[in-house]
Amino acid sequence: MAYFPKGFLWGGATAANQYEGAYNEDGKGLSIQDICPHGIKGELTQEPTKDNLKLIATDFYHRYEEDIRLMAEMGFKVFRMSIAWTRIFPLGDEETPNEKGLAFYDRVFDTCRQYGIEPLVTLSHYETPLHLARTYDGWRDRRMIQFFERYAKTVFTRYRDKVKLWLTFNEINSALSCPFLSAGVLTPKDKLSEKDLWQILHNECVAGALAVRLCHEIIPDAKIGCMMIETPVYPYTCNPDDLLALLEYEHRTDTILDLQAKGRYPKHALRRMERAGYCLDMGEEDLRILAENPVDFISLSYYMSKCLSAAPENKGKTVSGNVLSGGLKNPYLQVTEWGWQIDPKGLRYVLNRLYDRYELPLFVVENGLGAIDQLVTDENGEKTVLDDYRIAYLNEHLHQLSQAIELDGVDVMGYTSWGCIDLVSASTAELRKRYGYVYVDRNDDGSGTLARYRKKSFYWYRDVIGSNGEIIHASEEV
Ligand code: BGP
Repeated sequence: MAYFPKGFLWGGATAANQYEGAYNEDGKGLSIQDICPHGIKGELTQEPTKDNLKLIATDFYHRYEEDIRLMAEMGFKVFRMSIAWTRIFPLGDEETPNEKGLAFYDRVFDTCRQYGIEPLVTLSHYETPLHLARTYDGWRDRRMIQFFERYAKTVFTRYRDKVKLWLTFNEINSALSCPFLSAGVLTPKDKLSEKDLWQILHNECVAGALAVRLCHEIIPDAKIGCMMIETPVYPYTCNPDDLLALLEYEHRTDTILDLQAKGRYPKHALRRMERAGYCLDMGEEDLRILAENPVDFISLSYYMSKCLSAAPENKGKTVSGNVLSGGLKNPYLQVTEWGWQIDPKGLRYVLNRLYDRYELPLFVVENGLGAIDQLVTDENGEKTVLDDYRIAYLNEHLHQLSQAIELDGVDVMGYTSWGCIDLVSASTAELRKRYGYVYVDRNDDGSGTLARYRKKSFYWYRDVIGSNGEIIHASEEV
């Protein structure tokens, strides 16, 4: 039996570009995802092409009522979703928003409220407007700050009575490794300097702090958090050089979180820039804006851990199949079909580490198992998926999360598992990599009816929420 506090926010998470489809309906502009059909390692296209599954995705745009009803059936308290910036400002730098885009999210939030589900809304989830990417090279240009501010102000004002939980940038720290996906930067990563990368992060963090300020001004009873991809790192061996490699890695991530949660650059970051001989381009007010507007809480995605080695022969090595994250194989851990190392205890560790450092409430807003599901017909003639592997994965992670709360005293606000209804994957842009409690009939070749089917995990998660997590247990307790 596990412990979760009263009022714990149970739910699921999605992102507009992977879920909504309707990529050019009702005045929506193109985002970088519309020309990125094959994920982070694939080639970009000039125009949207038919093989891009995200153009239709799993059609939340037309099926939101059915989907929110399914979420309500599972007992969701909260639904994490993102607003597509290009539905509100199709180009990104214009002054007047697109009313039809705003009206769509009114309908979605009203439906959530009708079912007693609190929306948790990400302002920017991997879908910079394409025009901003092409004209400004995305977040390399500090003019992005004012465009983002206008967008944030527009949606805070419009939805002030409907949305009380907000997130700024999805996995903001991924801009260091994937500047295109994360920050809309079209210049290839190998052409970007260290300064360029930190400039991108600086611009985004200042924009994030301005969003925090606006949110507090416009919706005083709202809470707004940042969102980090958290991947705990182990030294590959007990060689002290591996420990120093880990320290270097953690310093980089800590810098990004310090900017958002403490509102300042840590000393090691300032020293690193000094040693490298560059200064970031900053506006006069930037440091004050950062200092005055730290986030209310820290949210994170958690999927895997990795091992780091300082040895030159290990440089660039990664676990087979993992296109997202470098790092060597941990002999103590299993991997998913996509080479992601399954490490539930790593979740307890990162929650502790974050809470020790920042003492802010935490929110796990992504976690889950991407797997190939088999649709079968059960004894009642209903189509379903017998996804015991997913239940086992989620149970283990939730058990470790409850240990962090119960044994270590970490303050965790809630848990939204990733891709609660099947959607297109981010890193490889596939549909066969599924995370959901609900199966959506759509395949990698684009075929399928888009019909929804409840998986075995659907009923399991309903019972988890219904018992406020009491049915979660350590695997040895089975
Ligand atoms: C995170 C992203 C999500 C999501 C998830 C799973 O990095 O925030 O958008 O998709 O990872 O990754 P994938 O879809 O590649 O399996």
